[in-house]
Amino acid sequence: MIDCKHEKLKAWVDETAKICEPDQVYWMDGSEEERIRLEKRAVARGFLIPLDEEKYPGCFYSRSNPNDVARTEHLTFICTNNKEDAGPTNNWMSPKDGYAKAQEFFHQSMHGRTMYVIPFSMGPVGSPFSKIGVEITDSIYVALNMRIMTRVGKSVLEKLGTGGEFTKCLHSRADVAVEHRLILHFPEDNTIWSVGSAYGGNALLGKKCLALRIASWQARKEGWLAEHMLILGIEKDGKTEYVTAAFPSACGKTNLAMLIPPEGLKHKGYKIWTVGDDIAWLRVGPDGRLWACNPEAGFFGVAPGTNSKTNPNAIKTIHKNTIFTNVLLGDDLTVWWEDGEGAPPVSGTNWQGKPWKPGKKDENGNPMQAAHPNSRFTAPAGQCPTISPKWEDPQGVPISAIIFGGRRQRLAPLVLESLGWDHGVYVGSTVASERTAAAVGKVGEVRRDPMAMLPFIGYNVGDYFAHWIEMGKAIPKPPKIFHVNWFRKDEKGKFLWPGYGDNLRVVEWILSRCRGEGKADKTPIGFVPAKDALDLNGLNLAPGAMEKLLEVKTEEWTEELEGVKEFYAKLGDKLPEALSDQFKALKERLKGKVAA
Ligand code: O2Y
Ligand code: MN
Repeated sequence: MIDCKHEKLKAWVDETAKICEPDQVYWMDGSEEERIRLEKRAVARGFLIPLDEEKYPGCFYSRSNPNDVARTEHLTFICTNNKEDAGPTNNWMSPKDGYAKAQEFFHQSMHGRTMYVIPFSMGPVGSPFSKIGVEITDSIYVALNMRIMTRVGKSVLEKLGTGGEFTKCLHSRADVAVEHRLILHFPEDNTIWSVGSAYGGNALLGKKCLALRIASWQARKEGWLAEHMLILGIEKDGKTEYVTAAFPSACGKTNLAMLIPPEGLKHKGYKIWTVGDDIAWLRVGPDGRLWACNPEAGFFGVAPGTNSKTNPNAIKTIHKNTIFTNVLLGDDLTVWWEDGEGAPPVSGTNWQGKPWKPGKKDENGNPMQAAHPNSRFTAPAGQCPTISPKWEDPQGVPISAIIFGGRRQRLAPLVLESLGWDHGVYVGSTVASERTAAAVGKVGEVRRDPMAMLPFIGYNVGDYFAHWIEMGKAIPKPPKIFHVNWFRKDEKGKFLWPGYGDNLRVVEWILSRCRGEGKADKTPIGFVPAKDALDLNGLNLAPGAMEKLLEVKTEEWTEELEGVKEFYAKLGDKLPEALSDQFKALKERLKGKVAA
């Protein structure tokens, strides 16, 4: 039995038990013995299915309710006393209404269930970057996933001591009905309430809810940044440089974080190190540089499309101790997904629990999906073959470049270097991308996704931009800011850039620019690589492809300004002057009135 000496925490647990009325309350200690016990219980109750022990040691299969397969942004709210503090990009509810509405759904929601109390740390326990949360949940699936994605148990409670600060994270799957689903953030109370979903970002409250929405609010108050960014180390000649990169959900962050150098660059002896694949917390270090830490301890990666061509390191990471959710379960107790590894099993059960065979059609005559497009693997980060020796360094890693990116078929060049911090913030604030399957909504639709944080900024987007501008003043040696687009297509709709490992060619140029090397041409929108500045050794691009990839079309960018204007107009007087100045300056440069 775990001993909690934190009276406020104990009182909150008691109070919650009175509302949810579980059969029993269990405090997680984080031990190995506990993991085995909980896995057995989850299997006995039908929440997990053990996979073939030889092929997938320590791995389990899980299926969520078919109505509960992605984050539900329309049911996600920021609950602040003042509506303006949530801003125009968030759904808002008053804290009073939020608590009252959700309390109805939490009432008696844990009858017949165990209430798990999970003390967890985002970031290595005791690091100056780290924050502590306690998640209360009635989902054993959530409890087991939290053990992989965060550091849980006794050591966290010890760190919390008798009166330490923590985020109160209350979760119940309740009846997993969309009508009873709410994901509520109360940043003024350091509290999250999530009910009616048991999937991913809606339910693993350390991830998007704490490490981005609540943390971004805290970061603004405390002078740091909580961002939707991977962290990557690039080692050459014994020296490692680090970059962070922000892309909208399911745009290949995990692939970039685990990149393998392409054949043509092998002779340069690069080693790539994965520090994080989704979230970065950034603080100014004693040396005046920006330092980053990955607050998570695992990967919750998209399965479809992951194979040993696209991401061999992910495939090696997930061969043991991994939970697979909403993929295909083979009758031979293996897992498979579209664009996955090797041949599919001869027969199995798909993500909806329906019998599946290769080539099987659904009721409309379309190929029956094996895995849901947003199906996931949850795997310990430490299992990644490229995991950085510094990934748990309490001081984090120093950042040379911040890279923003979006999925755009046209407009944005392969890579662009901003003209300075404020222009970089402008570039980040205007990121737009075609929507993917990671959230409910129309796939393919272009939406603005500032800093790839649109669904995750826990406060007013205008204040968030202002905070970025202020951070630029607070970092004596700021990283350079870039924008990349791996997804540009030709007139026939074919991708112009191969992506994956070849993205190192772009990162190589970015790092050379950070060192004051690397040749570039100045355009109205920023610097692009000079002809021949990217190392294309061993890459057979179609003739003219590189020119198309780097082309900056003034008319298209002028048209883009209209979209930016419309988006900025939503911010009203919260739009920082520095950004409206950047907008005006870009407009003038595009007119050719000032020298690019
Ligand atoms: O809740 C989900 O569907 C997963 S969302 C997710 C998971 C891992 C990393 N990023 C994301 C995201 O939506 O950005
Ligand atoms: Mn993400």
